[in-house]
Amino acid sequence: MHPTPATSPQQPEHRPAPATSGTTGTVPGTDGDANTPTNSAPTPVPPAAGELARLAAHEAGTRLAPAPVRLGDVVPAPEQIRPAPRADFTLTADTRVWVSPDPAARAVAERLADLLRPATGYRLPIAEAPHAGPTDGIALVLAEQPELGPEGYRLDVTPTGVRISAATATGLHHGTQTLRQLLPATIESSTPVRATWTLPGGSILDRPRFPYRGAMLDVARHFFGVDDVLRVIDHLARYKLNHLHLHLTDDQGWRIAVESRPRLTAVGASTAVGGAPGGWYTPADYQRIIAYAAERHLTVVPEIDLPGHTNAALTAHPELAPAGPTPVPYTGTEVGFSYLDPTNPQTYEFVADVLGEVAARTPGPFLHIGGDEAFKVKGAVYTGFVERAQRIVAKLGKTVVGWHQLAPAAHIEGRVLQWWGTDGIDPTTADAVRRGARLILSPGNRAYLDMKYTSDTPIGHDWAGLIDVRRAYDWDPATQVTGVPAESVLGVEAPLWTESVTSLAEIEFMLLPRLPAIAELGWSPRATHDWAAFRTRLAGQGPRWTAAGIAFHRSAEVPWPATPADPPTALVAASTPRPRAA
Ligand code: TNX
Repeated sequence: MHPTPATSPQQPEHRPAPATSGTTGTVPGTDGDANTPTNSAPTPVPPAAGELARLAAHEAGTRLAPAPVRLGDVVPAPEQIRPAPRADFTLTADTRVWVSPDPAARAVAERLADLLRPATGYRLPIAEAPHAGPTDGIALVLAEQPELGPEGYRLDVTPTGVRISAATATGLHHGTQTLRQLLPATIESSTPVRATWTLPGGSILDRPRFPYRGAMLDVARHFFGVDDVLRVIDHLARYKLNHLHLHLTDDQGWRIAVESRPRLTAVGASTAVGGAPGGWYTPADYQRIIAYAAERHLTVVPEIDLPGHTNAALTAHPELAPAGPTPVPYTGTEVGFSYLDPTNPQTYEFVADVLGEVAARTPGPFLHIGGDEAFKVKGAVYTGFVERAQRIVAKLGKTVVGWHQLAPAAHIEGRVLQWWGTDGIDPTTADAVRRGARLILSPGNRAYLDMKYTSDTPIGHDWAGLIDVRRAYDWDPATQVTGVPAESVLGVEAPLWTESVTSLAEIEFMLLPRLPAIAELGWSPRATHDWAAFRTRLAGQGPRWTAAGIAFHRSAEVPWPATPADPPTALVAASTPRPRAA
């Protein structure tokens, strides 16, 4: 990647006070209890004596009797859980990992061992499973199981071992994410911890409700380097998401190298919101992101936003701009002012060049062409542009995805619309679905991770309202848009726009704990939907994030346990450890 120097020092008007702890991994207001005023005051006010006493008692209690993990303490909720109380299994220094003789399954085993070794300090050697099937230790077994589908798995904990079986390596991978959550929270520690590594006995049978479960990261408003993106992928994989949508281009910056159009990055990548440093991904960077995602069974969905949100592209290619003043770099946060001239034939050569290269470097089936907020390209001119772009994508052998503004354009085979509305009565989108489109649900007032949690959240927007955890959780993707049947819903996605998000710690603060809520809507059967049960299960994730050094929003809606590894944020020195690679 190529970070480039800041070119403009001005701050956008709505930008909150800058984070005071950019290099320490903490976020202002991570103690964001709705009852606690959060601000960027440099010296936190210590909690009152009564509060300290309560926390100390809680901590002592937790230390004496850490709550054992139960088989049902998994996010997203599994489809079926059958506890067997006397069948717990405990990992020991001698535990082995057995795996079916298949390279993809073996890679899942390696990754699992990598996850479990740091905290346990165990060797966890990996060995090929004997034909009859192993009887002890951890076993990852590939076996035909049509009922589990392409992503499901079965997990059995017996006194002699834990066995995950699935028809695919992807199913095994999801099973390992469950296994991880069945161990004590300190399994997330990057250094050895003294603990009894017991898994609760019983069986889980699990598979996803929707095939598409994603999150989006906007790397255009603020640029995030490859390592930050990899960390985000880790968080997605933890909650069984399977798509990472990268919003790669916008008015403030162009973030992906296109070899046939070198000016896009040479000229268009140097800026970001508020004059923050720009940057872009080289082909090798993009390849690293894709490979890391693929190892975690995630597909990357690249977005080139067209025909609007293109100011950065127009600074590089002013010949594609409509008549008027020459485009200049933009570091503000307004939307809807820029567009490629749809009447210029060169525009379509540009679109074909860019989409062609991005498609060639993307193994996944989807290519996202944006299409939102092109306010100045109206009616038939807009649909004409979209239809040409859709045909270019189809010729490249990819499936087109676009924001739901694409709806009025003609249908093309496989077309997917990403719905970000806030009012489920949307006849134009419902009509596009009748004509064959499938929907990804990202309702702005439920799934937008750039919305503030509460009015005092120090970063984020509120145009779609405040979204704390319950609001993010309490809706149903299958019934969100009137006239759209459940069969047309491909899945859900949680987008994180980054106008006000400037660091990995801030990304994590906005993602957690809402990302698991959206992940659960995408994965878990509707029958498991229950806020009271969810908030309790979610609470168990807090100590895991803390053990892994991950910043998160301590929503007042969730009964977070206090643990020795999880002291009240106000009392922590600004030195939260950075998470380790998963
Ligand atoms: C709307 S949602 C946008 C983005 C902004 C976002 C801020 C969509 C397709 N467009 O350009 O970043 O709101 O919440």
